[in-house]
Amino acid sequence: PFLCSLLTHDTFIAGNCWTTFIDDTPELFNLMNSQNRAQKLLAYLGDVAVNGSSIKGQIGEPKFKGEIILPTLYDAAGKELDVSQPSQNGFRQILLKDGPEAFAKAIRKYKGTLLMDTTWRDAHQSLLATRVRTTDLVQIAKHTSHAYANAYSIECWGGATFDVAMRFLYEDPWDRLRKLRRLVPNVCFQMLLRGANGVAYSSLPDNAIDHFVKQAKVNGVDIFRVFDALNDVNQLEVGVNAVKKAGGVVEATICYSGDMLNPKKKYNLDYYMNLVDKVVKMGTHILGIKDMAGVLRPAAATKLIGTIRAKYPDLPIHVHTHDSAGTGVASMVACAQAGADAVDSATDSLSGMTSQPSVGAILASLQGTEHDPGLNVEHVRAIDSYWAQLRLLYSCFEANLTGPDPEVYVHEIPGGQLTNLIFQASQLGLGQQWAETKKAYTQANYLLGDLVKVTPTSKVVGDLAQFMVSNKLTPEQVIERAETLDFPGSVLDFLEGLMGQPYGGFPEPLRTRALRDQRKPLSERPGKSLPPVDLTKIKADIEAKYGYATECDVASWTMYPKVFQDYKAFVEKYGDLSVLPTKYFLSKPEIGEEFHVELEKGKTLILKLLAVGPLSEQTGQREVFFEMNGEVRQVTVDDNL
Ligand code: 3PY
Ligand code: ZN
Repeated sequence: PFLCSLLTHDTFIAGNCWTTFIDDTPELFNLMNSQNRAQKLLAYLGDVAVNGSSIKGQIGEPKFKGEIILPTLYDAAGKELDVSQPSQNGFRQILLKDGPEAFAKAIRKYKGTLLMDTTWRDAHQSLLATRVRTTDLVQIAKHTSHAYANAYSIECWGGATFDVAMRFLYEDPWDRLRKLRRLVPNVCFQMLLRGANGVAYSSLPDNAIDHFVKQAKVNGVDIFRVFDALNDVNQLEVGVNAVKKAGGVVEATICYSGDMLNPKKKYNLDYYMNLVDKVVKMGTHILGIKDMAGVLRPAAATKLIGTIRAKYPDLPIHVHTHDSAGTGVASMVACAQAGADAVDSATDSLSGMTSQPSVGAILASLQGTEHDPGLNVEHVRAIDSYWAQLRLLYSCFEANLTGPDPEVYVHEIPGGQLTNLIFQASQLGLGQQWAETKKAYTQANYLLGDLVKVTPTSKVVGDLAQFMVSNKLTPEQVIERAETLDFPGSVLDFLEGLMGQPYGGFPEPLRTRALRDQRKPLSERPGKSLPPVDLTKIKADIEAKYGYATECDVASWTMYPKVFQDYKAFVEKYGDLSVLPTKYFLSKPEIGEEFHVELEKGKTLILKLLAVGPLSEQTGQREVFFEMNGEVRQVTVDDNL
């Protein structure tokens, strides 16, 4: 059946490139081992039945394990909308027909302020430890293509989703992108690219970034929000050039930090306008403003966006924020009124606090005004009824946030990191610990020279803060004892210059003392001295190890060699679990409960857990019994409890 499906497949007949074909149609290759896959799936289910889920970061069981109800959308006449096929209308049609410049012009010309929906990337990255799985995005994808047809874009890829997919969800991030792309042909897909760091935590050779971005474009990303965590334009340019070469929409982005209306702070309006000038010169289709901590208050937003708009009347502006202090809606409304073309929001059930402001609240604020985003409010609400259920399904990854944190104006911790740090402190059960961490974060930031803080520099500041708390160090002691302290690796990487050059220079004498004679400080961007990655060799290595290698595999290996190999080892043991409904990925079924897993089109397994056998004293194992398509199957599982 494998050869038969292969030989009759359109792409194969059309004689398209073999590697792209493998990347695009991995399901055909799955046919090779569907028996094997079923057995591996049982091994995973058996393990969960005996030992519980081992997904990192999971605390307890999902709060909601019922059937997930998909929404119904209605047209203006009250007739049920056919969502069996995705919508074909949207700004992506302009992009596909006339290219990035025409797309940017259409965005600028649009009368209202458009929305980017962040639910599929930043919202769950910020609230649920990036744990939302492909299957749950796929279920709602066609509905979303209708409800968000008039959106600027859907952010669905990049940032932390890339490594978390492999590291903790045992999924291939490329597979996610391709699946979603097929289901949403009309709305632009957007990814977050960390400039010369790609989707990693420090700089890679330039050719690795070029290669990665090319695969991202080919597999479905349209718009690339490219930023550099230090606003180092030389680092930013690496990402921007990669997107240009790949033919994507460039959204070169400047990161907003501090408070530009406070004359005592480092980053003022001149600083930002100077950066905007450089980004415009570099050549960008859209200008991104990234307020990763949610510290761009409404008055500053009005001033910043208003000044850019006045100087560059034709430049489309897209603003990103987090709602950490609770001012996100007010700030995005201020941006719309000051001339932004697009702003970010998340579905209501995954919005607020460290996530993006609520789409419902922004629509309520702008609907009927000249800045109306042009989305159907009922449809947007219907989509949210799905996410309300999903939030409870993923409740075991909640960070237990209790409310907005207006102290963000002091510590300036980015949304995603804030959730992580609160969670870590709450795990230790120490309210005091959290207060100390926030204080140390502020101190660490100033020790490092008051940085623009976002991945990866936010991790540098966070690591130094935790180091100070656990070693009970004051800022003065850090400087005095820098020659003997065993600093976290990220701090040394930053001080060496592996993340680029900070505005205002590196902190001295801390830098020289901390690097000692062991690391040579860089004064230029790392990519200038890093030798290119040997992509041909990586491909050959992957082929030798796993039998075949796609360009996407090469890109995954290049970004995260160890994570990729661990992921492959997991799949070798348990198969591709992305098809398993989340409820059974995270927790065991009830005895006798019937459930279905569609391994691939036309191949559905009907499963039941029948019994978990007694513990064998000799082997430390248990037999687990399932019914699979009417037959009893048995797996032997190590009992680790
Ligand atoms: C990331 O780099 O993952 C971010 O979300 C930064 O805001
Ligand atoms: Zn963000």
